[in-house]
Amino acid sequence: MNASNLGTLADPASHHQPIDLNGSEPKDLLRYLRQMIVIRKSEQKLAAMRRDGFIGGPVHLGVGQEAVAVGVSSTLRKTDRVFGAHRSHSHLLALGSSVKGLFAEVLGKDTGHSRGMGGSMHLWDQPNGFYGSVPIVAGTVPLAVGAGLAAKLQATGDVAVAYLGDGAVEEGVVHESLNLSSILGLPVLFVVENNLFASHMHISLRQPIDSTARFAAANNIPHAVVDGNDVVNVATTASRLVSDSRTGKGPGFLEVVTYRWYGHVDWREDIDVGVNRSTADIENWRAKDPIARLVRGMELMGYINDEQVQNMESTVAAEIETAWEAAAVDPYPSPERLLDRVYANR
Ligand SMILES: Cc1ncc(C[n+]2csc(CCOP(=O)(O)OP(=O)(O)O)c2C)c(N)n1
Ligand SMILES: [Mg+2]
Repeated sequence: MNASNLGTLADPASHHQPIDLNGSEPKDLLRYLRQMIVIRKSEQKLAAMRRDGFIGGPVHLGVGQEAVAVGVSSTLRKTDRVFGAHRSHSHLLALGSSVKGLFAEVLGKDTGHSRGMGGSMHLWDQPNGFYGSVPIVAGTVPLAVGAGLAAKLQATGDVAVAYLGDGAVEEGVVHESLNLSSILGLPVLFVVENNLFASHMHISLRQPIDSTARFAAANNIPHAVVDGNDVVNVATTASRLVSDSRTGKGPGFLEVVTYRWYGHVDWREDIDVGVNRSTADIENWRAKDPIARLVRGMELMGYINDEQVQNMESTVAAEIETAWEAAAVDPYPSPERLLDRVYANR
């Protein structure tokens, strides 16, 4: 038996309207908009380059989910510790990490964020607060709990953030992590990007209830479920949960309901491989585009006009092209460095 606790949030035909910007500062909104456009265009570039054979390894794209990382990151500081997984380009870039470093990593170049040794799923940029992503689903969730424990012991007021998917909550370690962080009162924000799919399976085929916030309730963790395509809503809710964590109130759990436009991996839509999503669903979710909904809201408030949006789009597009061209001609790591980070004290 399936039950829906997400209601209209999971309905492709709802939440198409411009987002409500009352109470938001125009300068914050402009920053969110630019960051979302940078992430969108970076991932679209990766999609095209992968399709055309310029990228050797797989890329898991989060196009359509940009509001999540941008909203959450708006409340973070450089000393916080953020962890991601296989679909983490946005988590990295929203912290202010360089697009060129991401492109170089995906191309296996020495100038990449992991010195070209990791590729798209092993990203790292500690100076900007990104402590790493790995392809093992839920693999970094307990690491975030450890970072939360360190922050608590050192009384830094910092938080740890674990980004995970609706599929990742099916891993046992997530439940141990929720339990431990709650009982120890650790400053950890669990951000579940519920895009309704894990690989090719819809959540209704995998879980009896579509909302994952029940696991926070079971562990007595403050939680919220929000429209993940509304950047302001994500930012405001994350800010509340994070400030409670910073002031000793223990972990928080933010479930953001969103959708990825592409299939599980690379640029295809996956509707041809037996996935139960239709072209109409994809079109409806595209109409919930977090960027367009912010732009329309800003236009209604008179904060931006069409021409300014187009200028922003073309400036960012040019920056992305420059970043790609620079990464493409960077050197590969030298073969003698291959084992540098495999053995300690080598
Ligand atoms: C431990 C483990 N099991 C299975 C996989 C294969 N796998 C990669 S991504 C994925 C689905 C993850 O779904 P979700 O957590 O919802 O993230 P999304 O892909 O939707 O962003 C699976 C099963 C894996 N990488 N690691
Ligand atoms: Mg998912």
